[in-house]
Amino acid sequence: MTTTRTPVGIVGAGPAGLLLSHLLHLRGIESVVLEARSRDYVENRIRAGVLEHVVEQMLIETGVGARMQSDGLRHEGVILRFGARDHRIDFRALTGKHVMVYSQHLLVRDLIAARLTAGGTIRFEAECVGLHDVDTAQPCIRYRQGDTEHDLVCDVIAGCDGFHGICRPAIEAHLRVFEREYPFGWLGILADAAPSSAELVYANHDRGFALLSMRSATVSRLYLQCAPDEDLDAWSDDRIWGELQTRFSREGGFTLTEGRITQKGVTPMRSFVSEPMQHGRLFLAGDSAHIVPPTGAKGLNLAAGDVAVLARALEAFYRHGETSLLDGYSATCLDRVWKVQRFSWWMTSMLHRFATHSDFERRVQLAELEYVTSSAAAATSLAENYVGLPLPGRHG
Ligand code: RFL
Ligand code: PHB
Repeated sequence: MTTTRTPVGIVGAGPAGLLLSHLLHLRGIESVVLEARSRDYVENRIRAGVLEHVVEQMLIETGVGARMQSDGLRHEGVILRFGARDHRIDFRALTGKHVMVYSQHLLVRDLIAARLTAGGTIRFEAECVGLHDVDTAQPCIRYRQGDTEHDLVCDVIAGCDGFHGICRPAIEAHLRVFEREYPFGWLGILADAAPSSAELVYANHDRGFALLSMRSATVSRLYLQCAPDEDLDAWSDDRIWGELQTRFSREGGFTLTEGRITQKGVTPMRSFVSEPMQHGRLFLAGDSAHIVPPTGAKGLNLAAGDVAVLARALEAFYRHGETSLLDGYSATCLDRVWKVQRFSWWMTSMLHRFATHSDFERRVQLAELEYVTSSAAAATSLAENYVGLPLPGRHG
């Protein structure tokens, strides 16, 4: 057993933990990131793909946006497809903003490279097994590397260890949880196929929702609504393509370009918020504090928003001994978190097929889609949420 010290101990090297470590470094605050998995694993974990405008700006301003700017795809709108017709939501016309399609695992690679180049410490294959003394000024993270246990004593712990991590459970007794599970999941694939649309297509079809997204000019990312516990073995590549072709069909014809499927997975869908997002000297950020269904493309973006707030609060703490921003961390984040929860729940409700829906509810759902795509007010509401609500303390 060894004991070391750091000002800020960060559990998890996902987007939240890595970005926090980077933002703290720019403010002259040292941190240590502890990650259970290997570097190779986190750098190749396929997840999100859409960055909000504010997050894109934050990455550029903090010096980690170069590859995103050269390789990311700037999208100025999305297509909603229903009743076999396309309806475009024009982000640029409605909000003056756009989103950036850029893989989460590339962002993770960019952040790891930036931290290591700057001399930062990320300990991979270091699994945190317990938190101690979070109610004191010297909280401690116990972690295991190989067969050896270590203690990392900190001023503050950032719990950036995702939904299945150990930080939120460590303060469970002090939290209230708000949760909703959806009666469906997404079957997602990555395919060596040129994207069949220049913009993302969110399709509402009688057989269920489907989403066409992309990672590059040669790689498509596609999803289809399925059972939450869908058996992947029941889905041959042919069956997946057949179902996608059906759900993306459009009046006048639409050809979905097929290709070799390189990755398949099923994601269950849930909405989840833990309140508050802090206790003592432990601060939760990203998926450890909240989960959104992926329909609004918000999970990664919310994680970035949380750590921007936390970095600012820690700066006030270390520079001026000022604790009011840290004390207000949870309230500041939750205000935006709940608005984003609302948007993600609403997009999910509007776009998926619910087995329990009556014919009446199905008609109301289609009327909502018609309304959102024909009213400038309603389309602007969707667009301003999709490109991203302002971050607290930041304009534009
Ligand atoms: P992460 O990425 O889960 O990182 C947590 C890290 O903590 C590590 N860890 C531990 N380390 C040490 N000790 C322990 N005991 C530990 N326990 C866990 C884990 O190994 C991991 O490295 O959480 P973070 O940083 O909060 O980031 C959140 C995002 O990853 C997540 O919200 C998004 O991927 C969600 N999401 C999307 N978000 C978007 O903004 N836009 C999208 O387009 C989008 N699409 C998606 C998504 C998530 C998906 N899945 C698979 C859940 C599409 C999908 C299919
Ligand atoms: C993705 O490209 O992975 C993606 C895009 C939009 C979403 C969810 C996921 O709403």
